[in-house]
Amino acid sequence: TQGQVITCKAAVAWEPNKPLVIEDVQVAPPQAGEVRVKILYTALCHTDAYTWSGKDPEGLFPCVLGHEAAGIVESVGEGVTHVQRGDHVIPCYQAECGECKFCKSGKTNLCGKVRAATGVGVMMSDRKSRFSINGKSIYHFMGTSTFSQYTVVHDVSVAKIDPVAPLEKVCLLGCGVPTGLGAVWNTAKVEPGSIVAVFGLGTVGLAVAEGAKAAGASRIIGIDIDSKKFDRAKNFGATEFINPKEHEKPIQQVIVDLTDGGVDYSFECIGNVSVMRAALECCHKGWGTSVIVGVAASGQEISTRPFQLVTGRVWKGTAFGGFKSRSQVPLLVDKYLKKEIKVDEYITHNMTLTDINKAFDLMHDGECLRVVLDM
Ligand code: NAD
Ligand code: AHE
Ligand code: ZN
Ligand code: ZN
Repeated sequence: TQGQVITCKAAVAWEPNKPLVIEDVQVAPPQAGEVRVKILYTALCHTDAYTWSGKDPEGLFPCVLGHEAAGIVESVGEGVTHVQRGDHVIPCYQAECGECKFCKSGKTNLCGKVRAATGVGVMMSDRKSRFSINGKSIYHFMGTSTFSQYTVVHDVSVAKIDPVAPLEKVCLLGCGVPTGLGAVWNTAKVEPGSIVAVFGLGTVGLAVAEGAKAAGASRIIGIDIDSKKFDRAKNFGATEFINPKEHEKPIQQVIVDLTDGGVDYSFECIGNVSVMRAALECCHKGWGTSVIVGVAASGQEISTRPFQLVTGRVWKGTAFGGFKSRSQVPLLVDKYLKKEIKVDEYITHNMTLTDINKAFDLMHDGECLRVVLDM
């Protein structure tokens, strides 16, 4: 197959909100600096649903969505040295080149090398897509497009992992779990004894709870409008629960009253701008830090009284939990293999690519965390 076009199955989003269609797509060989990956397992993340909905200003159609996956390198383009055919890999929507201004800053995990291309659904070298259907070009998504049996990614967007790791599990280390853990460990840097509030107890919020427990937080308050989420969240480290619907007072006031003035750290893991405000305002005066993790729709804006910041609260955000993808995803895989972090516990359903529309339906169900698709 090396050097040749591969025809395989992929789920194509032709238009916003219209059911995905399993199509035969042609996947071109990798060009210089690119890697073609046989995707074996992909999970679904709410960000895929967000872009599919048409609310993502970077959403382009038709496209192949998907960004939380694992697979095996099928072939590499010219000049690619850090991976070779047969390597087990996790595609990384957050690239890491190690050479750009961002990578060298020591201040961020964002990388500037290919972001301009991945934001517009093409590859960097020729600004073209490697996906087509009978000559019609189909856009890439987030530089990963994992809802395809084969995909082409930039070499800076692929992490080589221990081949011992079960790909049907560690595919989750491509997005949701690292995002939650890293929000706590890298972005907030939660210290032992801290009081933490987590808004939204989906995969990302549960990973925040897990990360906070590992960091030694003394109280981990889980907030969700669906009380069915609470029992499960205990297993991930949450110590107490609040359903905002059961209170008349604004949720920030409820939390401030419960915590002698507010929490040390809060995390918004929903993508709702009014909850982002509440998450900031439930922080303790003088030092409380709130981290935005959720992705909010185009046109949405956050607001609060500037006095909240003047009096010492800090508002931050995180992408992929601040992890440097190529260097740190393999370490997360190792941590999973040593049973230092959970992964299996976030997988509630297993299906196949052909059932992808049903899998998206499931994600709206409160019981569902991650659905893993066998390609
Ligand atoms: P999810 O839908 O599984 O979880 C969201 C949870 O929030 C659900 O349990 C829901 O019941 C709860 N909720 C909804 N409205 C609420 C409200 N008003 N108050 C309290 N709880 C409420 O989603 P997920 O997969 O865990 O992802 C969470 C968010 O994180 C999404 O917006 C996703 O796009 C984003 N995300 C961001 C990054 C990043 O790098 N920043 C990475 C992954 C995911
Ligand atoms: N295109 C969207 C932004 C989406 C967004 O914020 N993406 C997160 C990852 S979400 C993963 O589930 C991210 O890492 N952003 C940093 C980046 O470089 O995209 C929009 O709203 O414009
Ligand atoms: Zn995601
Ligand atoms: Zn870089």
